[in-house]
Amino acid sequence: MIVAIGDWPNGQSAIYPGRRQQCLRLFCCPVGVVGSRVALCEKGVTMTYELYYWDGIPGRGEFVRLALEQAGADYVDVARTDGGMARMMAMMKNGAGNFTPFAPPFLKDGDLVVSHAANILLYLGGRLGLAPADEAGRIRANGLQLSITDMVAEAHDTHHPIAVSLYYEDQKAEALRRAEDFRKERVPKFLGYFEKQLRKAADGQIHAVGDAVTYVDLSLFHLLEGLRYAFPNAMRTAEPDYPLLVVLNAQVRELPRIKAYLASPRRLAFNEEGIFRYYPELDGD
Ligand SMILES: N[C@@H](CCC(=O)N[C@@H](CS)C(=O)NCC(=O)O)C(=O)O
Repeated sequence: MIVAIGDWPNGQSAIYPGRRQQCLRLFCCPVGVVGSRVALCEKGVTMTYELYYWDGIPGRGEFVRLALEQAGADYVDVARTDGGMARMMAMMKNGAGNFTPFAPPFLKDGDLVVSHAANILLYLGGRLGLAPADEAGRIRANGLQLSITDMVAEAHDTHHPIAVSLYYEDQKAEALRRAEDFRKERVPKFLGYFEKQLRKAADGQIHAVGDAVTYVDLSLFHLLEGLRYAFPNAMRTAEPDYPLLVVLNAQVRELPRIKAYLASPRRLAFNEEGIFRYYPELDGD
């Protein structure tokens, strides 16, 4: 049997606390292994993932960060390092190898640059043990992540309904209308959809896909956190309709690595520069 790293059963992720351990596990593995990652591992070399995302906000980078943190992966948050912002801008301007990302977040893994949060998670999911082992499960996970992407974009558009290039204050009247529709129509539609996807697995835990923690669970955690920050009143009223999402959120918060991450300086607080912004007037009565 030939198994690529990405094909490791999701349930084994607990024994992959980081990439070095992942390599060791592969050395011990009795089956053959293919893939460029393995070539690196066989040479005893480990690569550090480079995450590129704006400093100062959790933003869309947070969906990727949570996966890297939960896996205990070696990664560097490049824009938060000395000179990192300039490196990120240069990659968007001049390209990175044979690919130029349009916008952050993007991930560099060796020579490969992967852009878009959902695409990065699709790439990382199997490698980090945070996606189902089977293709059908992975495609379902990606579909859910793309719906999360859609909802995130709509949450952003509540404060920027007309133009990204304009200040919030310049589009406040439209923002009030957009936010009201978001709270009343879109939140129930999206969250109702996600609620229906959740199941109690054999381990007694709630999961979006399969029977173990995936990047979708982590992203749903962050989505709810963001909505709670931006729309505290509306979410207080809405949350009883989504009991499984609420339980999943609490479950993810208690995962030992996520718990440690949330308490660390690596975790950035929500603020009014990001996607999820708290403007009391957009939160309704
Ligand atoms: N579809 C992309 C969206 C990326 C995106 O919009 N990034 C924002 C920051 S969160 C950005 O810098 N956009 C620059 C622009 O749109 O000009 C994803 O989900 O990652």
